[in-house]
Amino acid sequence: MSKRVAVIGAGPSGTAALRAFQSAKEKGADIPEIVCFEKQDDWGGLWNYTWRTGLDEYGEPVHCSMYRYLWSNGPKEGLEFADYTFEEHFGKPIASYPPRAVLFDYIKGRMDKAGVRDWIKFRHVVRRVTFDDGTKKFTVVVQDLTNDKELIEEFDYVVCASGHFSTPNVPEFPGFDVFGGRVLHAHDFRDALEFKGKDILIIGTSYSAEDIGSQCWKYGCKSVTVAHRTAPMGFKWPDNWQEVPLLERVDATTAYFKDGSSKKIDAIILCTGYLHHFPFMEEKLRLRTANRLATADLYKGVVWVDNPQLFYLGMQDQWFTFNMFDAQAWYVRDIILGRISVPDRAARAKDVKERVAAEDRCEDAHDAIVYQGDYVKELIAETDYPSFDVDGACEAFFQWKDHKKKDIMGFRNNGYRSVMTGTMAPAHHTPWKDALDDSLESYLQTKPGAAAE
Ligand code: FAD
Ligand code: NA7
Repeated sequence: MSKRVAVIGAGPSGTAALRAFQSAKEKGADIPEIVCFEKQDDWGGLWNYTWRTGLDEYGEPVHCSMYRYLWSNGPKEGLEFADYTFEEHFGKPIASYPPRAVLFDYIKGRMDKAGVRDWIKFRHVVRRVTFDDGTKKFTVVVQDLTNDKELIEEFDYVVCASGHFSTPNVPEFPGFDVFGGRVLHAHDFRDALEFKGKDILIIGTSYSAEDIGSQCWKYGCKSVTVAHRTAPMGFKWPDNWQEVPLLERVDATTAYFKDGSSKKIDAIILCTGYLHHFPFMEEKLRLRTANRLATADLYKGVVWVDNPQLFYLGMQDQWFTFNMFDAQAWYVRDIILGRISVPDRAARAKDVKERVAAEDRCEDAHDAIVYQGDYVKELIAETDYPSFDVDGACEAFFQWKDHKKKDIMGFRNNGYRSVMTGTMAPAHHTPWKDALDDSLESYLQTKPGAAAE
């Protein structure tokens, strides 16, 4: 095959695309030339931690939004690769909420096994993607950061897998310019110890708010105050944690909330989410969507409605992650290999409309999990991605939600059954709130044979 495919980003989504093509090649398929451009110096995307914030050593925006001591916020049994299990990678069953370094190791293990590292140009940032309607080819302009050289290459297909939890959404509140403490976004949060002994204010009520607040609590902050725009999270929080209505203003030392209450605070952490940001895409190719399960303008959640030679992976809000990216990558691969056909524009647009309407009918998190599980099932039914018990994975998510409701600082002490191997996760040796060492070496010292809660 003389076709060329550009993959933008070597995070879990981009590497899923590489693995999908490598798997077809292994089975004898003629595959196109794949060139993956990754701006960081390693694969793994957000899981590739750096202490840096702001701009990196080349003046590029730092991609990483992860922080020290981050443990998986959902059970690993929901994200396990169907073609590479945790047991295969670690040689034994491990507990259900691995810290970042453990998941990073797992992602890297699958890719090392696939042997496709030389398909990736590291430290290459994609600057511009355009499409010529006459030649039906993309021109991709890339900066080789190490050698400070510009590359201009032509491709038949582009797979954009650059992630959407990296460019912060940063609202401003009156008084930020006179506040005496630090104001930062979750994207720049790195170490909870910075806030030890401090009174912190968090704005937002989703994963970042819950987890960064919990980290700061675990590592000894004095108090956590969380301000909500829509509704409080409503968990049974520790005594030094309160939920309040949205911030109205701050002065040098104090935050004032919409219900008239106030609190002296030392720092403000904006956990206000991220923007889908693709400045390198020319206007007619640029995805603009809210962070939701049914993204705008993507047929089957992956094919750009206006141009079926362009694909976006992993752009949904996420219950399912790694195995959903795989389902998408295998599906996109099969379109490129000509195994799956794409309908005309009207049918593609209709598909998007129906997906949006179906998501809008979801009434709660339970429905949303089922909705995304059904999407994963729909895609894997059409390819040779190893079939797995998606309903079983949904069940792990339901249990996880219950465990959080029961004990928000203890939910990570629970274990779940792998839908890939059938093995029940062992208990971790230390309750999450007492486990201050998040290293891979510490985590893997799982008590043999111990059952989780
Ligand atoms: P990313 O991981 O963001 O990877 C995108 C890649 O594209 C990066 O390597 C980046 O450097 C590269 N890139 C971007 N722009 C360019 C460019 N112009 N040129 C070249 N390369 C480029 N998921 C879970 O399953 N469990 C969790 O516990 C969990 N915790 C999370 C915690 C935080 C703080 C955040 C922000 C996310 C978390 N996630 C979690 C969700 C996370 O989005 C996925 O796990 C996963 O990392 C998404 O993979 P991705 O490849 O789509 O994007
Ligand atoms: P999310 O899940 O997109 O949530 C964003 C939160 O920020 C949400 O609670 C929003 O409140 C809140 N928000 C956004 N803008 C504002 C303003 N202007 N004022 C107040 N509150 C605001 O982002 P997260 O960072 O929590 O999670 C992203 C990923 O990181 C996730 O997948 C995890 O895996 C880790 P709303 O409910 O809309 O009122």
